Amino acid sequence: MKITGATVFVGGPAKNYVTLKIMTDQGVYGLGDATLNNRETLPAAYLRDYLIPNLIGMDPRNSEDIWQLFYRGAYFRRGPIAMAAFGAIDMALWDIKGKLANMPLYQLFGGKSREGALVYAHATGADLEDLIDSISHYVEQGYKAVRVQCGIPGMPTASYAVPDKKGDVRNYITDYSGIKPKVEIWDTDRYMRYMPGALAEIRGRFGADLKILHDVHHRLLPREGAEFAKAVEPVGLFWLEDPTPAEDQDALKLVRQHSTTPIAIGEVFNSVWDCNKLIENELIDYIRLAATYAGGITPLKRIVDLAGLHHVRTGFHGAPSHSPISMAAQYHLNAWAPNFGIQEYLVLGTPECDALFPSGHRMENGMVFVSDAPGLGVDFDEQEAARYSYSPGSHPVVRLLDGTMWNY
Ligand code: CS2
Ligand code: MG
Repeated sequence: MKITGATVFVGGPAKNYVTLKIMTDQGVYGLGDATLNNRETLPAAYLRDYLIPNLIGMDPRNSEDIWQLFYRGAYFRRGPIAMAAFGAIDMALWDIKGKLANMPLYQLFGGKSREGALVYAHATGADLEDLIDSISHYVEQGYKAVRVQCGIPGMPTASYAVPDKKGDVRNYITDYSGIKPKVEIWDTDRYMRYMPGALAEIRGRFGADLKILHDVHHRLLPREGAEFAKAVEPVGLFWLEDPTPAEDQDALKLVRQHSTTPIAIGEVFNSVWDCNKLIENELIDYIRLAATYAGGITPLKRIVDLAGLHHVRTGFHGAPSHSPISMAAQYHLNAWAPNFGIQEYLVLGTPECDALFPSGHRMENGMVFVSDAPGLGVDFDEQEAARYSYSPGSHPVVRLLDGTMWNY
């Protein structure tokens, strides 16, 4: 069996999804997602210029050897661009494998450990009152777990993932449009003084059963992260995400020594070498890589197994930047993983996105139910795709009150 061709498409409804389609001489094709938010043309170029020309003629069933070839063969290894590009190939090869076996991917991993997998939605508000409305909306929709972010009184601009103005915040998505980044101003002192009380108020309002998550987006120093994690202990968070900069694995030692608040990290990691110490030293509770940036299903499944040895559960990234293809890869891992924790969920649900990526994966009562279709269980409608094209964007940047650059 041979790979006969592969194409890359960049575009989508309000997002520049990078979609890879690998064709074979037996008519079976596989799909992969290489979307790297706001740098989408780079994995697309890596695929078109280097990886696809090497893929032609290879046996698509040898997904392990192909992954090793691209990883070891690159010499300058890792990094989000390369790993997103390998990730798309790896997903597409698993998709082909599942279709050849006539089995959904979770069966190839070891079958189902659960029927529905818990997901969390994003609630946000310019202030606490709006955030509480937003949480109520998701709770009414049946969500059992909600990430909560709100504006901080006196902060010169909105804080992370929070709208500038009061209003309808049910489907709020950060505006990344335009190549010149928007500048946000961050004030650690105000955040540290306000947010623990706001989280306590949310707990008081919604009761003990709601799973409450909060994302610091790497903005605190290790000592501040430890102070914050300790201050929010009475709230009983499901997790505190990215309290400290993710590139420093040692930073979480201090947080761990001072608090029992569960810690989640990893959406910006690209390999096991970014999180091996965190997992082996049991400094975290949830690992958050995405199938795309981790380099696909093959390496992510190994990370899940390592995490399982150390009581670390999964909480895969599911920001709207991931297409339903990599989300499907994660749904299959979620169905199987004995150490599944939770799945972030935002992608599906718009009619345009469903038309571009038809699939049988279902969301019901705050749980995702994986499709039984062979392979990834998601398709790509090329006629629909013709409606979209690439439009450049950028993440906002963050400065402190005195102008110093900080972490977005
Ligand atoms: C976030 C992301 O989902 C999350 O937890 O931290 O939305 C992140 O800001 C984006 O993926 C950046 O592209
Ligand atoms: Mg995050």
